Amino acid sequence: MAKKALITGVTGQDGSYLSEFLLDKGYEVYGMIRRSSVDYRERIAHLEGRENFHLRYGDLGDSMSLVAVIAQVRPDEIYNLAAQSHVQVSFDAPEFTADIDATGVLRVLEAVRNCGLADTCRIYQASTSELYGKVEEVPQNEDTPFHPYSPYAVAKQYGYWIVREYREAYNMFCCSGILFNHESERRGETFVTRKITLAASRIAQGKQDKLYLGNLSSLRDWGYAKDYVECMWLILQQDKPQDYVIASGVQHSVREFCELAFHYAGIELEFKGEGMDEKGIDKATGKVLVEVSPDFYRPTDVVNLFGDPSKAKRELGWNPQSTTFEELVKIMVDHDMAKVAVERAEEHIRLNLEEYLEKGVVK
Ligand code: G4F
Repeated sequence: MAKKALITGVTGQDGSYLSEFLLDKGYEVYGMIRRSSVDYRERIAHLEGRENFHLRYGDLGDSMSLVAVIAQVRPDEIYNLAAQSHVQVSFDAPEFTADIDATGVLRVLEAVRNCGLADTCRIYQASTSELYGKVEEVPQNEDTPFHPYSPYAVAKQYGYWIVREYREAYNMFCCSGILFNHESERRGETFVTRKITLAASRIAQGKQDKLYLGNLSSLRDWGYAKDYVECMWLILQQDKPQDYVIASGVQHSVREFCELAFHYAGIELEFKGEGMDEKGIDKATGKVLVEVSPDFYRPTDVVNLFGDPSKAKRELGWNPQSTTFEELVKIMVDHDMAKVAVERAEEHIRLNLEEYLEKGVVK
């Protein structure tokens, strides 16, 4: 019989890649989605209708819906990827963030126990490098002390500890993957990488004048999300439940990401000035294309994330460099250059059609 996996957060970047990965492995995949009148299923549209891919309504904020879905599906594995995942947003919506990212994890664990699946169902919890926050050592590994530095990270820390607690108290097979930043062409458009690759593509094609960013010196360990979902699965296939750091082991600044993204979009940028006065200038034309705005600064910002994936390499046999930083940026820019080109073509067709309609050429 095919294994059954339930994925919360299936409509997100990681949920869509994980669904594809598990379907390829022969799993029966159940994705949990929230009821909404807005269509947010773009990333899984290509999977809907596939024989082994099913959607169920449920919400991390609603225990009854979780119990209902888990009781009906009786999954062998749960991947809890659903979250309010934007760090900056967590400063504006701290209570909602705590409800979903902290209590939501507890609700999943309790639902599994209430459905009598504590001994059979393995649970993966999407944890985060944001737990290291105001970092106490560089690079960070599984033993580095946590210092969460945003409402998001504080909520995620509860999620991490409640998973450990259920592992120790009830002997459940539940684990956290402490994932460092992982990006892709499916990344949400308000996260810094995608914001940059889209803007570079629009600026290169004359559809945007300037890009406004926050802290350009912030350092991140960026990897390719498609590679990271394999680790989520590997973590649940081990003999013993354990937590793992998943990272590329390479660090770059937001500024460096920006320079490379613009380079792949055909623009050589050079940064001049400091702090709020720093600007990214097109070397060829002298035009200012990137500026700093206080709107994108956070009350407390995490500025030095750098993961040590040695344990994942050793124990999971995972290669953190199967997609390099340069390849990641190129994948994202190539995708967004094509996306913007299609949007321009559509706009061109629409304008022509409007003109023809106006002139009565077509009716
Ligand atoms: O892309 P970001 O918004 O990602 P952040 O805050 O690192 O969080 C992401 O990765 C975590 C894993 O470590 C996840 F847990 C979390 O759910 C999320 O997926 O920001 C990255 C850095 C920050 O230091 C931010 O201050 O980029 C800096 N930044 C500079 N300008 C900006 C901007 N971030 C955003 N979103 N927008 C800007 O204009």
